Amino acid sequence: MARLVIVSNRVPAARGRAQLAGGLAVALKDAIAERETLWFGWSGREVKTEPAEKPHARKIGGVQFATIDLSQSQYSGFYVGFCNTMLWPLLHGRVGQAVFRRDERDSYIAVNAFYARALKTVLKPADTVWVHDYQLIPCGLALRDLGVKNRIGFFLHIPFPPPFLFDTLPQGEALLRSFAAYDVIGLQTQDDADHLNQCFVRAGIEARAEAFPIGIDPESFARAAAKAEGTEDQTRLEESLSGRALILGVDRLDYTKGLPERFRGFAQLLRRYPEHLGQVTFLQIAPVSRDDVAQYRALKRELDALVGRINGEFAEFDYAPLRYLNTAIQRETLAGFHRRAQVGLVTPLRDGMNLVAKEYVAAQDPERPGVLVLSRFAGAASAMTGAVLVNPFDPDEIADALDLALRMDVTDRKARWRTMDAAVKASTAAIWAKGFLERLEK
Ligand code: ADQ
Repeated sequence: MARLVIVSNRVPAARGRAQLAGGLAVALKDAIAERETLWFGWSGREVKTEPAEKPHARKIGGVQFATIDLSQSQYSGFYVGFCNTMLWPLLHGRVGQAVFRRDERDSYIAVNAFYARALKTVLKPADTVWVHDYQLIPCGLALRDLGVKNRIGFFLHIPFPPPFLFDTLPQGEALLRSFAAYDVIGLQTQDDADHLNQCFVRAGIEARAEAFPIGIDPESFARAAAKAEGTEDQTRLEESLSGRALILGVDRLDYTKGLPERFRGFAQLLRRYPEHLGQVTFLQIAPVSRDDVAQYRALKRELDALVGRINGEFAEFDYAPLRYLNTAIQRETLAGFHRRAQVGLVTPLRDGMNLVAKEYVAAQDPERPGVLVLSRFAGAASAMTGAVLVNPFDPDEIADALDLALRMDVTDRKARWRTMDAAVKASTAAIWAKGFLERLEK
């Protein structure tokens, strides 16, 4: 079997971590276990001088890593700038939040060419190369320009917008053309693939995107959730709830996740259905991400104020309806929290897939499962027919869905959960990776 070369901006071995952690590492676990793997990407370090083109090598858990540093100006132009202030909002359809700067676009192209040159120094002719996500769209073309003939695949983890929104990207056609360097182009959903294909057709580009929906490892998440019962954290949570129902939200602090709308939706529940007042607690776990981007700092300020207003309006001296944390929580603990929650509240304004929705389903107790309230704009929504689907832009619709979920009887909950559990098990991370690689190596 050919060696697998994974290329992603963040690598799980960055910044001296000794273990394979991070979403992509979990998703690629099986693929990595069964073949020789080299993982290439950014070291997580910013350096003051021009970074070296020769990658740092290290081996962790059977995987060979090759990482390169970025200069401070590359980091701010490429990563903070074009990736996270232009492409991230644009591809999520949030054109109003996107800021285009030509120098940052040029930095994006230049850094991708730099990645390609550094990667080429460690690449062997028979390697299968799999490039990940929006930071690295032009990397394949940059490799081809250096004469690389290997099989190269690309997977976009985030959505792709319809042509009329993509068109707002200045000189966007050049970015579209760079997709054509890949042998396989994967997107999360058929809608996303259709959007990109429409862009290809209009520009006369011969390339074809296909859907490869990503998933989780449901068995291991379910095991972690069951094992959490009786642990100290789980007991502390249980005692603090004093028998109240729990609504749980788990997201990176990101404006695509619909957090202000979700908080307003919860407030509307308490306002319009006062019978839930004092009977329900909403726990939102939202670790800060990308706080070097202005829009993310503004979102944090907005949420800080909103949480204060909602608790100020509805709290009693012995009860705060909304608990809000900016820290990351261990996967095992999180699994247990999901299992305890009567409602999993997942309301992104737009999301490639959304793995939290799948994790909530996997964590449930089959005998008394909770209800998933899910945005119709998450990639996960198309397969989750058992969820209560909402338009996340409408706090009243969220409130109605929460009321429905909190009142739902166990027969109904079981029936809905079974269809979702089957969907999560039918589309796992392992199936995703295998399907993509088989297609790429065919
Ligand atoms: P994300 O935008 O990060 O991923 P998501 O798919 O929900 O969103 O994955 C987040 C992961 O981080 C989950 O495994 C979750 O458990 C974990 N996580 C989130 N908050 C956490 C917390 N407070 N503590 C600990 N862990 C936490 C991007 C795209 C998605 C796409 C994935 C995978 O934006 O649309 O589904 O990649 O392709």
